[in-house]
Amino acid sequence: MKSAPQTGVLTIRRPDDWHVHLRDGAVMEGVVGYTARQFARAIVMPNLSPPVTTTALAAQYRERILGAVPKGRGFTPLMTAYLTDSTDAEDLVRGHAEGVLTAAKLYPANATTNSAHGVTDIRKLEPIFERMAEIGMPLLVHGEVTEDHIDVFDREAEFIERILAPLVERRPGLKVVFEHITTSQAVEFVNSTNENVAATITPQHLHINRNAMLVGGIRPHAYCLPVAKREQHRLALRDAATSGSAKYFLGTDSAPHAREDKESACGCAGIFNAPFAIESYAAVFEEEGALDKFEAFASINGPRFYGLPVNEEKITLEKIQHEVCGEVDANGTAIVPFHAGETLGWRLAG
Ligand code: OTD
Ligand code: ZN
Ligand code: ZN
Repeated sequence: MKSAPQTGVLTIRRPDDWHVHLRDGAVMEGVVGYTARQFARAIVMPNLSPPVTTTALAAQYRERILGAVPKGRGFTPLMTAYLTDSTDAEDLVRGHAEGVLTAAKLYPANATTNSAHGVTDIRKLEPIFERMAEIGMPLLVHGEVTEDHIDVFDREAEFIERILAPLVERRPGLKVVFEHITTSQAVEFVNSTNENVAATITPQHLHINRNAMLVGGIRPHAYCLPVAKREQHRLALRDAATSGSAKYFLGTDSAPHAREDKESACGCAGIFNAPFAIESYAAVFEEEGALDKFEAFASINGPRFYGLPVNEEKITLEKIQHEVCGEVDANGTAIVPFHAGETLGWRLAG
């Protein structure tokens, strides 16, 4: 651990969340306020059931989200389309031109929650990638292979070797966000590529390794996909996030599930970090002695990569210890937040 800052406040441009799951219906109405309280914009993932696969579905989903944003919060959801084997390239292009779709999301089939419709053979999407590269529409990638025989801890590294590196090689002009990276191999890969390849990093992968999930009892609230890896990987992610490199930016991957769906014989994957996401990241940057790099990671690198303006508004974090509650009531659904019962050292003012 390096030294703590001298001052008690931290002011940065309002951040954006470049990867969030807001769900739909009552739960969405219960969780969207947490994201909107901190972030000006968020890339909303399309893995609803059924998934958001077209411009029309994304436009409707956006309206439902906007209808649930608490009054007075200027929050902009940035929509994504879920790629399938039968995605219509022209619909994507139109959706992007109309300002409905910001990006398209690649889920290898069955890689994570509600991804059964994902892509079975990435080669089938080549015409789509070509069009996306032409119009500058980013491809957001869940980077894990899904074959049964591949160990769950190796799935990201295998994906890089077999799928992502060849894709980037074939299409150097395509903007690619390698989402929620969890390994040192991912960091090495992203560092080695051109400026069209970037990555999001979640708070949980900066805070926990796989021991947090498995030592002293199985802890379902520390389980998400891609699963947390060994300590050496967590340290590589911390180095990347705090390095000052423009290739890394904030993406919480907040993924709410009802308490009972996680505390189960077959618990769902996903960590609900939206309530204190910015505070959680701030703790990491402080511990690494890198608060001077915090604003770039949280508020500048993301919009620069996406070709969007940075936010002019500011937020302030205060150095106040506060305990995170054990449970959140999301409009009738009980959800356990990340850091439940722990003390965080920064708190968003206002
Ligand atoms: N990971 N859970 C979910 C999505 C993410 O891969 C992801 O982006 C979810 O519940 O939607 C999770 O563990
Ligand atoms: Zn994912
Ligand atoms: Zn996600």
